[in-house]
Amino acid sequence: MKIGIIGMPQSGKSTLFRLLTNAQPSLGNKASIAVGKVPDPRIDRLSEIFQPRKTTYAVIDFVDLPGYGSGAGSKASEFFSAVRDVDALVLVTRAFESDTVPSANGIQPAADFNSIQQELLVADWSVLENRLERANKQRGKNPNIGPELEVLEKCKAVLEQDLPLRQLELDEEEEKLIRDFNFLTRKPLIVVINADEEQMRSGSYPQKEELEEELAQKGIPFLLISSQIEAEISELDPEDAALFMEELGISEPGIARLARAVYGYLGLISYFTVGEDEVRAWTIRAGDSARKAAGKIHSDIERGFIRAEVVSYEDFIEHGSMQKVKEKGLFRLEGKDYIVQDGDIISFRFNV
Ligand SMILES: Nc1nc2c(ncn2[C@@H]2O[C@H](COP(=O)(O)OP(=O)(O)OP(=O)(O)O)[C@@H](O)[C@H]2O)c(=O)[nH]1
Ligand SMILES: [Mg+2]
Repeated sequence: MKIGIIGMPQSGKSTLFRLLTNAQPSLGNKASIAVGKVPDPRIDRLSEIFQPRKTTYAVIDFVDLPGYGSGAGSKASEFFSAVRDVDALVLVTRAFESDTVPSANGIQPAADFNSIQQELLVADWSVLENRLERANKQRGKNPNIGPELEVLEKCKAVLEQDLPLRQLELDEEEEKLIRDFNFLTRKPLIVVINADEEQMRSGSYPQKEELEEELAQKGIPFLLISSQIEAEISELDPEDAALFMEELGISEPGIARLARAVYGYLGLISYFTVGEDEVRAWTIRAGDSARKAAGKIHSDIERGFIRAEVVSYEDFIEHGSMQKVKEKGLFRLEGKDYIVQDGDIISFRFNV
């Protein structure tokens, strides 16, 4: 899973990338990729209980993309091909005021959002036109082209209204037909409004109504985050960080919220394995079977799957030990078709 961070130049993309991944983005106009951990208080807790040698959180790959339209090197074609390559987008819009960080057209997050959205729509439109033209030429010669043309026409109707393709409902078959076109406005999108401390406290910022109305209308989730504050929090020791956050009225760093929002929005869930060696979160898709989930650990476990021994995180925490959980009959034996739930603690039985 690769998440691309996009936005206007100097909106705070690289700052966010650094916070999410602890990696340094490359300077200039090259895209950088790094792994970001998805903070999970459940893993913290399990780790406290089991005191394992190793604790492993779920991860997502983040890609810091050059600012759209920012000077030399970031040619539109390069920008778009980098964006095509990711599974979902985090779009950063600048709300923060600063005398030292220049802004081309003043602080106008709604206008910035709209102009990027517009660029993405235009890019999709040109892919669509190409495809339509090609498909139309093949009509009559290629009997399989009918269904594709139908979906493309549906896409066209949406783009003609200036709406993102995300808003188009397609069944699985239709989805397959257009998957390879990698439409940009069909990628899941989360907006981060990068605010300053003052704005975080007041909850208000320039063009707020306009932006939030637009996002609500299009069903795009958004988070108000101050990358500046997040950067400060990340440098404090845990106690001071907690005090600082309390003073700001936030219970958890925005970065943790963002990582989790992205994770959840992509339909990802975690199951856990626990033990003295390692407490670990494994990422699967909501709806995955026990057998498929086992394959995340090793293909041998998937192939030789016998059963899964499962207890939910909540049940485990409530009773405090595997022993108690077993006594209470909360330790379940599940077969290969069991649909794994978020937070299941699982031990797989298999033979090879
Ligand atoms: N005051 C203030 N400055 C910020 C904030 N977020 C980022 N900055 C500053 O704004 C400048 C640009 O931040 P970056 O994270 O590099 O922005 P970017 O979007 O990656 O910029 P480009 O890659 O050049 O498009 C840096 O000097 C940051 O320190 C913020 O919330 N408040
Ligand atoms: Mg940058």
